[in-house]
Amino acid sequence: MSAAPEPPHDPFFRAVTAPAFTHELLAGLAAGRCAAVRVPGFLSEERCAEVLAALEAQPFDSYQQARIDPPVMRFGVGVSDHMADGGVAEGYWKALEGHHEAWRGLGLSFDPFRTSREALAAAWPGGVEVGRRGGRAMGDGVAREPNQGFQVHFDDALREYEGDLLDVPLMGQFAFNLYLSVPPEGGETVIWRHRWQPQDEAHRLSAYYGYDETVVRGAESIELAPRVGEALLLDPRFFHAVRPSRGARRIALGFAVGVGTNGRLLTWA
Ligand SMILES: O=C(O)CCC(=O)C(=O)O
Ligand SMILES: [Fe+2]
Repeated sequence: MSAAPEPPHDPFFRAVTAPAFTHELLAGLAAGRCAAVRVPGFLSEERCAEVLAALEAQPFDSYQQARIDPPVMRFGVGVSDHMADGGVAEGYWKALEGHHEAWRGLGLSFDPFRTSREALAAAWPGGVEVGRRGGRAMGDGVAREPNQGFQVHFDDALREYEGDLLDVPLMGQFAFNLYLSVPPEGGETVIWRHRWQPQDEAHRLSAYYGYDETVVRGAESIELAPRVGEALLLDPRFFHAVRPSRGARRIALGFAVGVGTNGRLLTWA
């Protein structure tokens, strides 16, 4: 059997590496001129080590196992665990109180989610804020640990929620990741040049999340091996996955970013 031919390359399907996020890069990501932007050294080694040491001393919860398989561990509250009838369950807001308490309890010398938002704000004229729903601030971010990987999936608040998730409608979406601990082997983020189409549902693994990898067969892909301190913004409407890790924990801070119709970047988790 001969290997499948390489798909032809789309020059806009690429990951751009830059010393910092810029307006041009974020606008290009929103417009589709690239699929991802990587900023190595986004957070200093010292700051990464500080957050990682604090997190390593804490127990992580698992995302609702019925929804996420293989299990993904996390520290902090994410809205994906609290979806109900196309909306957000009341329990999310209650859980967020514990979330803020838990993060405050780490006693960090800085707030890594705020620092990340500020770096994005420096690249976006309209500024950045935590998104609101019904006037209430959404979660600011989570630490995620997908040691056994994330199945092939896409993230799109327009399709996951009925109407608008946030009070401000979104014109574009990014996923933000900041890597604190990466394995020596595995743990790559893979992005495929494939967006959801109705026939993809035949490849769905569960009602909540995950598709069989046959869903992206033949599509061009990018594989990114994360580095400690690197920030990655990706277009989450491209199917993507995280490969299983070997040899060390894979811990990243993450939140979703929307481009609001008010010209601001709005984050949530
Ligand atoms: O951990 C990663 O590299 C990507 C995780 C992911 O699925 C996302 O950010 O939407
Ligand atoms: Fe994702």
